[in-house]
Amino acid sequence: MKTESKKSHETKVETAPDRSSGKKRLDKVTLIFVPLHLGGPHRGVSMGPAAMKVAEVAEKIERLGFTVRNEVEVNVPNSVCWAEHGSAPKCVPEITEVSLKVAEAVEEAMSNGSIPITIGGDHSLAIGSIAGVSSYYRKQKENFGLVWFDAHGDINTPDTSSSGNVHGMPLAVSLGYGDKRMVDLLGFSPKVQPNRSVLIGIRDLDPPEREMIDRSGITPYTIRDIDHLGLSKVTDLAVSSLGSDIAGFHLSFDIDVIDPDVAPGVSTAAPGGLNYRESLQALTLLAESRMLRSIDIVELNPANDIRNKTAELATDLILASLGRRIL
Ligand SMILES: [Mn+2]
Repeated sequence: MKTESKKSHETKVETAPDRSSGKKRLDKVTLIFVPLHLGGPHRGVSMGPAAMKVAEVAEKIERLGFTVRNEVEVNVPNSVCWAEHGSAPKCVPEITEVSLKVAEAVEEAMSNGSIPITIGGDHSLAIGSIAGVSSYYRKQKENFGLVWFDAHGDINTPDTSSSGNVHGMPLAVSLGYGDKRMVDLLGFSPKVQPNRSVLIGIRDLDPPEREMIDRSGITPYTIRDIDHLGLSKVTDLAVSSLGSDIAGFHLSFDIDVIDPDVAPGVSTAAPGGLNYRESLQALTLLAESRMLRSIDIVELNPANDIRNKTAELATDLILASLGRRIL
């Protein structure tokens, strides 16, 4: 016998405002695999897409009821520019070339009514994905927001970076700061407005990045804010602070925002990160806002992983952001 459904102990849960009224739920996904390692000195990050396939990311998304309409493999030059010494930005021509391909794939997916999920690879790929999202909304004459989860600021410029690693610069580039070749990708800049951008989970900043966050005008939520308010509250505040004039938002999720005990398979682990449950809950809340339109999941480094558990977690994070429910 089937049990009656259990409405009696339902509690009222505060969620982010639903501004999606009238919008059709998207049921198609495009997976864009970008084995990009040129943004930093961690070559293992190029194995991220392979590990996500081992974790059966496409199959699990389909089991959730989505059609995976396309799997795009972006070709990455096999350069060793990332190993050069000095503080000049490294591999810029190569990363720009990859960014263009990523931007095209992301925009094409969105134009076809599908949700692009770009799987890295290091975080410099967000230069391309956000350019693609921005180009899409620009043609629609609509605004969009940016929700960026990261342990780090990723808001360095060639002037502030001591390493020259471009994976520490993609947020700055998207806001219009940094190397012109990347900033001017697709011929316009900035890609996203600071008053529609939030950065969540930061706990390991280079000193000049503090100034950049302040100067740029984005809304930061540090790990201290999360300890104080809880990640659910912070996520709701973050979605609200994107503004009421957006048609959707892009999620750029760096797996290193999660605690290394839970997610060891990253390039630049920072202790004191998000736990398993609160991470899934945050992405569930983003899904429930019905405004999440495009996703990056980056910095998975299988060379540092244990039995592929970080790739499994990354897959669960994607499923949560697509609205997987418990009941
Ligand atoms: Mn990052």
